Amino acid sequence: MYIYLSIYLSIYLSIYLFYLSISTEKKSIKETNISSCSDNNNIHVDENKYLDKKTNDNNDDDDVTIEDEEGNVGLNEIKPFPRTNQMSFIAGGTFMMGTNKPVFVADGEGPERKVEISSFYMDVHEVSNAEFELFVNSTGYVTEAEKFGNSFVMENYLSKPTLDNVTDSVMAAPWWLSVNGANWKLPEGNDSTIRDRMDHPVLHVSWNDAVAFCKWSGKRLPTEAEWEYACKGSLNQRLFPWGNKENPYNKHWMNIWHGEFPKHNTGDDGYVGTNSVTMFPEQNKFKLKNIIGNVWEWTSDWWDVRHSTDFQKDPKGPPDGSDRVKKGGSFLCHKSYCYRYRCAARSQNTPDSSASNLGFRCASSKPPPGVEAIH
Ligand SMILES: *[C@@H]1O[C@H](CO)[C@@H](O)[C@H](O)[C@H]1NC(C)=O
Ligand SMILES: *[C@@H]1O[C@H](CO)[C@@H](O)[C@H](O)[C@H]1NC(C)=O
Ligand SMILES: *[C@@H]1O[C@H](CO)[C@@H](O)[C@H](O)[C@H]1NC(C)=O
Ligand SMILES: *[C@@H]1O[C@H](CO)[C@@H](O)[C@H](O)[C@H]1NC(C)=O
Ligand SMILES: [Ca+2]
Ligand SMILES: [Ca+2]
Repeated sequence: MYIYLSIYLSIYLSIYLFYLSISTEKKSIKETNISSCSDNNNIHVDENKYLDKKTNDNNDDDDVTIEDEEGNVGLNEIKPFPRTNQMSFIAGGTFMMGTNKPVFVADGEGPERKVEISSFYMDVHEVSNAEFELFVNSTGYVTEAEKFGNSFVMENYLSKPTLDNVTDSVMAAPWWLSVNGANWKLPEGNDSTIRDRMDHPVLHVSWNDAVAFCKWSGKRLPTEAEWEYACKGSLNQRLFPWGNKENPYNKHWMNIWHGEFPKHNTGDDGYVGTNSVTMFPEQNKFKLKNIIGNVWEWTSDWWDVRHSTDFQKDPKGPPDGSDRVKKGGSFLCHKSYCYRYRCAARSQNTPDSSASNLGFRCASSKPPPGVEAIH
């Protein structure tokens, strides 16, 4: 009897594990404490301001080829295009990377280590749908979520027909659903659109997609160290880019989840979903917007949770790995569950993963043609 039972159980278990390995093979979303969404109820979109910027930054006097950091010519020979993002000059210096007061020890938030960063440039804003569309229109680029035919969205943001079509979810975070047809153009599945939020961050871009976009625009992804240096400004041991208080001057400085996670999002900061990349105040002296909150941002580093405390200059992360580092938390992060909207916090996904709360911004060692840097 016991023998039968244990044989039965082990067969059952192997079938189950086989099923699991199949269902996670195509795409794995390893970071389970994230939250996602999309917002159709945004009242704060300042589209005109954004479009003005696009016109002002337009610069097409002559044809040039754009080179990336290594001097490689980008995808084909591209013409200068209307830049909708600006870059901020990040004056180099030395800072303490990581924290000695980690909230998530398992994430490798600590220990603090001394790191020197050379001066570089960082996008002021997260990359928007409008910019990503320029890239797609001029290159015909197809994102990984489009190739896979699905991407991850948090259930609260899906319509009934889309929900009825869902077959897969993330086991450890069952509110994360694999949605057929979800991609950057259809962020909540085939009955959604980005047309009402072209100035919001592009979603459902994998690490590989982000690298392709940055390369095309004559930039690159920031390293984790650069990203964290830019986030911290000169405030080393603080939680947020501006200090330790979440709402100084009784103002909201970022878009996160307010209310009870994952049941109810009150939208106290004005947004239940994403916000325009231009909204919310500049978060620190580098004039960066939404560096924490709104969407998670890919960095170029491989993921590891062990760090050397030796002094390092311009570290580029581990030589290899299976996941890439993302930083900054998102509009789906709540203190009770994903208190990762802090400069030292970090998380990871496989380079082909995509989700409705994950985007990016680019960096470069010198500003590419057509970009006027803010000092
Ligand atoms: C991209 O191409 C489509 C189809 O031609 C067009 O409707 C859209 O305005 C273009 N987007 C940008 C940002 O130029
Ligand atoms: C349901 O999923 C299939 C692919 O499996 C897709 O073709 C179809 O558009 C989806 N329907 C909805 C309503 O999302
Ligand atoms: C979404 O997919 C379903 C098929 O599953 C189809 O009936 C419906 O027309 C599609 N909606 C759009 C807007 O394409
Ligand atoms: C998710 O958050 C919970 C509660 O904060 C924590 O106990 C758990 O370790 C986290 N899981 C991961 C994968 O970070
Ligand atoms: Ca919010
Ligand atoms: Ca962000």
